[in-house]
Amino acid sequence: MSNKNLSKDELLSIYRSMVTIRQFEERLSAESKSGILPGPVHVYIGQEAVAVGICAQLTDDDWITSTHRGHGHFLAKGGTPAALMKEIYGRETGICGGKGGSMHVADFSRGIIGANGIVGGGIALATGAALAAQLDGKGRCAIAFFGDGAANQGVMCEAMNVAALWKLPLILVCENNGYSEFSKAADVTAGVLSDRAKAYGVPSEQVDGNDFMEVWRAAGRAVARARNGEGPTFLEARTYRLHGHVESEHTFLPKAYREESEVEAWRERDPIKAFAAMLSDGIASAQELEAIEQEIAALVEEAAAEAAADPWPDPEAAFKHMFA
Ligand SMILES: Cc1ncc(C[n+]2csc(CCOP(=O)(O)OP(=O)(O)O)c2C)c(N)n1
Ligand SMILES: [Mg+2]
Repeated sequence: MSNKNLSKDELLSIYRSMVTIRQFEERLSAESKSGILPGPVHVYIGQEAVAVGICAQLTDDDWITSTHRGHGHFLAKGGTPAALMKEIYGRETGICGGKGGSMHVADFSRGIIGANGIVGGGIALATGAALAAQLDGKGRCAIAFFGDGAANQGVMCEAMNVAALWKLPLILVCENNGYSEFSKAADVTAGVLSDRAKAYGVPSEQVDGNDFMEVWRAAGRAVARARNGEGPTFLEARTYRLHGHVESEHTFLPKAYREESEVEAWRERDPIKAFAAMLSDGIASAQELEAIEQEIAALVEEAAAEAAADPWPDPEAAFKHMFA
């Protein structure tokens, strides 16, 4: 990795962002497994360089949509850990009043127009946002984060077709982590995902999703194209989820669906460790990195303590926001 074009402050802020996602989700994982946190929790651990690499090229005016594995996207786009933690705990003080939960977080003030429990659902929403961006002419762009499994939904083809035809400022970020729930991509996905864009004349790139700099540079090219009115881009980020599909899977799966040696090999390629190694090569001291980790640990602790103490929503709130 080379760090050309980013200042030390920017690089440390990127480190802070990736470490925030990691520590936040390690906390969630522990609370989910201990039964404190009800409901399914899908963590993003291992994929942090994708969300942070893309969002580091965006502003609050750009829009993102995300997935059931969406905490990383929310935090990378500037959503606050406390607002997210409270939402996942289902509290009234959560960013969506406790009614969205882990899979349906949104923060319109930061262009986070929604995570989505419907696999592929965010692709259509981002395409609509890209059309809105084109119509208001302010140079905004819209990003759809989705998985390799979602790439097999028909909506991806519909989105690429219309985005290519109308030159929409849309960036399709496919996070290919090799699995769709418990199915290997090799068993359910034909061909090379980034090649599918060629059929629509949409420029595409395959990047190492565990290499922040590589993702960041490709995102820079895609965002420039979108802002210049040159239309959509498809980015396939090759990555891996180090945890299971869902934190509770050990309670219902009869047997393992992936080799421990495979997980271990990817753990060696941990995107945060790789980024820290780059920083340690003459940019930041071990003490500086450790100070950031401690600062984040305190932030996560505070968010969790506040979330646990905050009130549940009033039952009447269930009937609010039903109609516009
Ligand atoms: C339309 C739809 N079909 C099926 C599901 C069940 N489901 C939830 S996550 C998932 C796998 C998604 O895989 P991928 O898109 O690769 O995302 P990843 O979990 O790997 O991040 C499936 C099939 C769903 N939520 N929505
Ligand atoms: Mg996947």
